[in-house]
Amino acid sequence: MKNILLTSLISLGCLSAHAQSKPNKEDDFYRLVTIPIPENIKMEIGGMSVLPDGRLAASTRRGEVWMIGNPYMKGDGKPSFNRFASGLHEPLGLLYRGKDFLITQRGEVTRLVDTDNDGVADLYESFAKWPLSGNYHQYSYGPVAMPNGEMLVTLNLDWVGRGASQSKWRGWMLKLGEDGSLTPWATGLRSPSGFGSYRGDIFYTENQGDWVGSGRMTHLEKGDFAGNPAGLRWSKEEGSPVKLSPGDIPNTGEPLYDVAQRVKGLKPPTVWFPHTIVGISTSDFKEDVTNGAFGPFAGQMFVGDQGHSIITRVDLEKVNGVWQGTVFPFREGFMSGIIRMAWGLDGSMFVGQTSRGWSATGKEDFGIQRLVWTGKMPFEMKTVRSMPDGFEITFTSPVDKKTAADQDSYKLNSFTYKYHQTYGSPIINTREVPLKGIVVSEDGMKVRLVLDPAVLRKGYVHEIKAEGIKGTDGNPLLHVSGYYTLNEIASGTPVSSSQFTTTVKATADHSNHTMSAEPANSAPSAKRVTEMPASWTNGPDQVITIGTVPGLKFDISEIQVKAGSRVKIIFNNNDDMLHNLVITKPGTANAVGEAGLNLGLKGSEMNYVPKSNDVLFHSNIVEPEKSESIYFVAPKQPGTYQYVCTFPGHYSLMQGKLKVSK
Ligand SMILES: [Cu+2]
Repeated sequence: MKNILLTSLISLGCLSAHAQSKPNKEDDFYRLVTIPIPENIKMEIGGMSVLPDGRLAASTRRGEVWMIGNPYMKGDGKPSFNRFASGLHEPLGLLYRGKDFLITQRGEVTRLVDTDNDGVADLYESFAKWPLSGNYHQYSYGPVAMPNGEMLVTLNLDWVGRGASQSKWRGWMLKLGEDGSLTPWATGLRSPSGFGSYRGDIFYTENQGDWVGSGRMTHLEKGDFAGNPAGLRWSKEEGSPVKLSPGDIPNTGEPLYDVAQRVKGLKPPTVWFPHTIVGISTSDFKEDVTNGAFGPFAGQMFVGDQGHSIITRVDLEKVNGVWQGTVFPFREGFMSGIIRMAWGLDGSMFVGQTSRGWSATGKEDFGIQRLVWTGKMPFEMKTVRSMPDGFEITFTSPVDKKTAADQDSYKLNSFTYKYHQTYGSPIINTREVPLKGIVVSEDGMKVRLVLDPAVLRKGYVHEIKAEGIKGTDGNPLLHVSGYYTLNEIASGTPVSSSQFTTTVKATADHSNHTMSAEPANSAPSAKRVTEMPASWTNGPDQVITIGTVPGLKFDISEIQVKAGSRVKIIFNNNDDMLHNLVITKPGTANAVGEAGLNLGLKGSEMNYVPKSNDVLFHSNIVEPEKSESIYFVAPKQPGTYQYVCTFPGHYSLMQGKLKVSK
């Protein structure tokens, strides 16, 4: 809470210093236009394709395909809606090919043709098939076309309390031939809803889960193994290019990059999306091929996030033949969970959304929005490049050189995640990354951050915060942070100290210093008692079991206890996500949830429980299919207390009432 106060004081100071310039908002640069959808259509987007005649084709999780006319809302401003196909099984991908559409249902790719040109598909033809187990989590995605015309599909793992591959090729990416043939390409996939081309190479995005410490994007070459071993069950099958077996994968909790140094075929991620800091569930991505129609980021990548209803921006570079780069925040505030993105003919972006069963910060059940660049230049870190002795940042417009040369304008940290069977990972091995020098370019467009090369760590995310930098108009960066995943360190000429604009004054020896962590919440405390107190000789007065259900809910919305009574709560996490249970004073659940969200890098080690007098009792984060019991004496003061999950993104939905009566 102190930090929040401090930040707002600082920004107040900024305002008075530059009274005439209003702080910039994302909306000033990228505007959201919502497409009005008729009330009788459940437009839960699964797939989207932009047609050359201007229409937008959309498949829905309800099994329909809609043709949306005038999606740009020109003329009378009204889009039109025509149902093209129906009766399909959750088609999560749609590819327009001129004469036909290919869509992916749970168990097959289906070809849809409108043979008599009446605007409705009359031919539904099975194009490629695979077996199903019947598990609800067997989502199937695609096809996605590569620039060379090749097509890809991916098959989600089953969920049985952990990821499993209960039928053939689950957890794989497959190439789909023109003749409907399926050729396995790579495995280790868990929930691969976003995939396709970046500069002709194949990438896919992954969600946090078992064996996946945090969201990530991985470059998939033939025979690669991306990390979740369930799909390796099929690596001995005919046609498999993957050589690894499940037994080859150690479950040690070392960083994935380190394990990949000795397990040949295991592919470290191109970039990590630090969980809860930039999103919680990556989905679709698109390379910016608009040549500037969408703003200053041509050639970069935009990545959707289901749970946080945001789009992030990813800037990649290839160093020593390996892709890596930076994730930046880009645009928040979408209406539902983002699953699909497609470029409009005018260089705007259609964003297809749905949240049923998956939950999202955006409150609507579904929606389609168009993201349009206003033509105004946002002040952003445009690119970050690896250097032999640090990083070089290029900006979208010139910096104020005085603030850019100030060592206090920057803060760098590095950290990584555990590679293990457990669901998700805390942030581990966090270190401050000390600066040695700063070089600001003559034109103010570049800043080189010079470090002692020994502090760069391969396989780690390097957080670059440039909170103090101002543009020439006195405004700060629209987004002050970038997260660079360093797989390779670029060669080249280091900067000599004589060229420094600023030589950073050495403070204490930071170089090997692990960030001084707040006392971790993982140990039992007065607010988290996990063993029954010895003084409770007759046991608890009341035992209450609370579970979780999909869609960010506790399975009971109200519990009753007597004031001052001894209570045991058994918290069972039956869902497939991480949750906690935090009991708060009356009317404070939202504030506590928001404080949990704002813990930033410290959040995971604190179990997202903020230090606050409003927090009375709490559990730690509980993994899927795990349980934790807490013991406490109910408040003496009767009233309506609350319980809430403070895992980021959950608190606004995941709440209940704890009624304390006399
Ligand atoms: Cu939760």
